[in-house]
Amino acid sequence: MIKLYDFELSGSCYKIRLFMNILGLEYQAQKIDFVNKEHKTEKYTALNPFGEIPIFEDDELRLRDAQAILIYLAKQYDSSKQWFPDDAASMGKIAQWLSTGGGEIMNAAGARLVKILDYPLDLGKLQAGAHRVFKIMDAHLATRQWLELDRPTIADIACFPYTAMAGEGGIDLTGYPNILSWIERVKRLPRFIPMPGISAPQ
Ligand SMILES: N[C@@H](CCC(=O)N[C@@H](CS)C(=O)NCC(=O)O)C(=O)O
Repeated sequence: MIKLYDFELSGSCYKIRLFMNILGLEYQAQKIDFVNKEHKTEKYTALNPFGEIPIFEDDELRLRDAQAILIYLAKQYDSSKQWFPDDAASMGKIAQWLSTGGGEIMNAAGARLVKILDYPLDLGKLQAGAHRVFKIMDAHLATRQWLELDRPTIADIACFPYTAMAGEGGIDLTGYPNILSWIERVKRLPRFIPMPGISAPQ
């Protein structure tokens, strides 16, 4: 049985909820009281010493990090191999964006934490970091519909939530028209689900 340690407002947890819904997987959600830092208590640092969510379990397997979990889900449950194919070139191309989704785009996640949960972080630095990566992403998306392989992959899932919610961190996406089109494209994926801050497609 799959279990996700989850917080509704977490874009990182949403990556996993979204992909599991797309794959049609059933799972049990264990809600974490993120606002009161339950994920930092001993009970949860025993599961993930980094003190972060998502945490994911599938029977005896336990994983941390949304990107690692996306890889596992694709390899274990997507028999079509559409979302993370086996060939080395495709894996490398997708991995670039998994890294970006868990790396540079997290500047936008940090900015959002400052704005909505009063995290004591440097908002200006986070916003500038987010703009740096969005400029690169927008140029990349000028000639393609999806981040890699001309079809949706886990690269798109990993980069989507905190890009789509950038506005909640005070990051204006209007200067990035290719990103805005890509966001709408992701929202039209079969079995897409919204979350607070990411609306269903219009
Ligand atoms: N590398 C992890 C980072 C996940 C992450 O930053 N999670 C946030 C919630 S969205 C968290 O648990 N932060 C700990 C905290 O702010 O206390 C991933 O991509 O899954």
